[in-house]
Amino acid sequence: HSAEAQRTDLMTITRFVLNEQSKHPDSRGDFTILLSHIVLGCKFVCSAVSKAGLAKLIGLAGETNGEEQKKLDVLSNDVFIKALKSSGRTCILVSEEDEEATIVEPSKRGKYCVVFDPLDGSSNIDCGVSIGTIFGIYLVNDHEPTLEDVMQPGKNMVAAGYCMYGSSCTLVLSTGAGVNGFTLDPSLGEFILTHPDIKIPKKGKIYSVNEGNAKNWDGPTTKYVEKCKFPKDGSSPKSLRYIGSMVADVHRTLLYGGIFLYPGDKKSPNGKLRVLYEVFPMSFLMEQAGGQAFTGKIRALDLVPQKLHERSPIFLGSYDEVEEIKALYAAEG
Ligand code: AHM
Ligand code: MG
Repeated sequence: HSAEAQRTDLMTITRFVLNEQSKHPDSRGDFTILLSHIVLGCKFVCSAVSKAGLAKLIGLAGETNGEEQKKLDVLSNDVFIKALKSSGRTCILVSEEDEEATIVEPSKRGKYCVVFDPLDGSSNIDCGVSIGTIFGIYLVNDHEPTLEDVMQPGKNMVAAGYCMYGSSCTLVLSTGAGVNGFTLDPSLGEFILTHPDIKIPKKGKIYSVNEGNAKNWDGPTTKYVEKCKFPKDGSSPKSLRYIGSMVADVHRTLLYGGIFLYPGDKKSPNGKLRVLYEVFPMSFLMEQAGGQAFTGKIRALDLVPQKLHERSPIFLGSYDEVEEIKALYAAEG
């Protein structure tokens, strides 16, 4: 009976967001329209990524690996920029691919700012490992848009999400009232709600980090990872999982629990990941799912970015694991 109901009563992402937005009395559907343009971008990239291997085999794309890789990044960026502009609902766009922010021309302007990484995990493209798109959304209130509108702490975002191009195409979204996951049904071309109200387990048995950087780590990171491997309290050692695609590593962390860290180190004091379109959206989702996100100094969503492409160390995941990291940094003083 209920299986039947599931098949005939499809909760698409559009229907879901319309329901959510209708709870706001002054909602005019702008957010739903913006989201449908982001969804279009994700579907396009999903299709392009799944054809990339084939294109290489039959020589559709560039000549060299480097060139081909770049093409998929650039193509994804072009698609998102055009889709977002044409939504008529955006005013400023910040992409990892573009040095400068894009200020949308007045005739196409709306009230949202979108920060995004159109295709993250580029080192994984050529071998067919999961990659993704990450996005965060700010709201601007009735004034000429300026860069100040996006140089805001992550806690001011009104929505954040990512799309993972993996064994299936999964879009995870939060509009500030929990986290929900949708899976693309290729036969329908629609994202269907498959992971309602995602909560991250309070503790986790997995840590995720590029351990090749261990030589340059600081004390707290070194101590934490040592504890994962050689626990002294009688608990079992944790498992290590590291894909090297933030979207995939964070997605697993969200569903299974554990911690994902890209710490600062002696060579890169601010780590690698970018504040606006990597650290903030993922931190927003983690908090909305009941986890935490910490920079080694403060709550990640309290950071105030000073530069568009600024980086920050990040520790995010299960509540208890991030508590441990916080205690180690506090002890160091
Ligand atoms: P990219 O924007 O060049 O793709 O780099 C970002 C990626 C993240 O997806 C991932 O978490 C990280 O780089 C992995 O870095 P490393 O290879 O140093 O472990
Ligand atoms: Mg990136």
